[in-house]
Amino acid sequence: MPYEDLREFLTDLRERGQLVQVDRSVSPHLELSLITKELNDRQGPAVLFTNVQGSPLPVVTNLFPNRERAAMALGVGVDDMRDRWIEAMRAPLEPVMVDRAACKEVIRDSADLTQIIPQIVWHEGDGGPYLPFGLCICKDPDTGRRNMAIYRIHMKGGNKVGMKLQPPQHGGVCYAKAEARGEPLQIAIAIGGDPALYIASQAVTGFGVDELGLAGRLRGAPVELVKCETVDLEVPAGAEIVLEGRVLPGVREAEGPFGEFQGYYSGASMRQVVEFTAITHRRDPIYLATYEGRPPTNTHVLQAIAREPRYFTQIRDYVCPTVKDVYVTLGGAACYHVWVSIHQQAAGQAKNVALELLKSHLVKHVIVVDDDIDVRDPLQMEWVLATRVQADRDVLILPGMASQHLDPSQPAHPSGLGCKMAIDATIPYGQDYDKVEFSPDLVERVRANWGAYGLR
Ligand SMILES: Cc1cc2nc3c(=O)[nH]c(=O)nc-3n(C[C@H](O)[C@H](O)[C@H](O)COP(=O)(O)O)c2cc1C
Ligand SMILES: [Mn+2]
Repeated sequence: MPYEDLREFLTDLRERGQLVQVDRSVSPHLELSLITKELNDRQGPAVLFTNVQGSPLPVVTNLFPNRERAAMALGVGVDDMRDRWIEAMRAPLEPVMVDRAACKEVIRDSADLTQIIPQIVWHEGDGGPYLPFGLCICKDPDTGRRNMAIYRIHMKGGNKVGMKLQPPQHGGVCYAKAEARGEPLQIAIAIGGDPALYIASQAVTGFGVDELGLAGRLRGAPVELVKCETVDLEVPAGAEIVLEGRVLPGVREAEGPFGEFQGYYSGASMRQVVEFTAITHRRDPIYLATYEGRPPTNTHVLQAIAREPRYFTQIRDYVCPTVKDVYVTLGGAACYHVWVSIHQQAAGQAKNVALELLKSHLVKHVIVVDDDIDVRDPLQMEWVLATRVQADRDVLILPGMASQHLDPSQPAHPSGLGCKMAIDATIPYGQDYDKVEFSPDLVERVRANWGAYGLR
């Protein structure tokens, strides 16, 4: 059964010993952030802060410290997550509309964020308090197709915030279309709700695909939506809090700096401004937030599990039907590094596989290995880099490619122009290396006898 909302998930986490409660008074200025980061680094429990200074609401963080927790949110095993995602991309399940919704229990008379949203500062160099974990819903002004993604929000006091809405990010595309007409872009920010919504929000899809449909198939039941009060949008009925507003056309103000997902600060820039027009919430809302910054974080877990199925199908359908596994690493910020294992069918195929991935501006380094190697095991990866690679033959260097612009090592950072690399760490097609290993029969027999040897 899918989770109805955040609360059901929290109850389940608590029963499994995976939710801790901190009742001691905690500062929203860096202290809550650092506790969250420590728990994240330890792959520890989710945490409910009941006493955040100056905050009227309890705060929950560290929902997704690892793949296991994300799999639990979808009710699948870790190894089944990829197939669930592939199914969701193949056959989204449309949301359904409802009239009554928990997220409307309270309709506030003021859209002043500071009265309700905890003003949490996450990093010492940030330009102010940030709202990091809101599901931003908007529509393509041309087609009316919905989009849902997470874009960070710089809270600037009152009902005004800064956002970074930049194509090819879909919110940025929608905004550019609205602004070209001289119109504001209507948006709604839903906080909390079924954790599957957060997983779906990180989908790698073409423009025009509604992530709420993906969420439906991921969770195994359509998402229930309710109409907003002041904008022509629909939001998840089970959300804890909903902010409604407009991104203003032709207006830019300083946003940032912010400690980014790749582990470095991005500076302040002139970016979009949102004015909120309404806030609705549950009677006793819980504020869901997350630590962002140097990997690995919850953000990277959500992104890695969303990107792997997309890359897997891309390789399987266009380059190598015998691809075995695709691993988006957390250390690579769930973006720059992809390790792939394949069963080769032709000479040079590994390099084509790498190029299929490197065409994404996000992917910087790809390593392709044979299918006897577990790409999720760093020791095995090092072994093949050491023993199956001749750099002059196997390394492709691709300078001057459109790249993820927050990579600080780019020569003209932040130009977005960067150098990419593919490493073909497969054994050349048609050759074999004389590997030292025991025959599978023998391994099986010895393992079956383990207890009989008196070993544990
Ligand atoms: C906690 C969190 C914060 C994020 N903040 C941003 C952000 O500020 N800007 C951005 O472009 N993407 C951000 N992302 C990544 C996007 O949500 C993600 O790439 C999404 O799939 C984009 O969807 P879209 O293609 O519909 O724009 C964030 C992701 C997470 C998990
Ligand atoms: Mn999208």
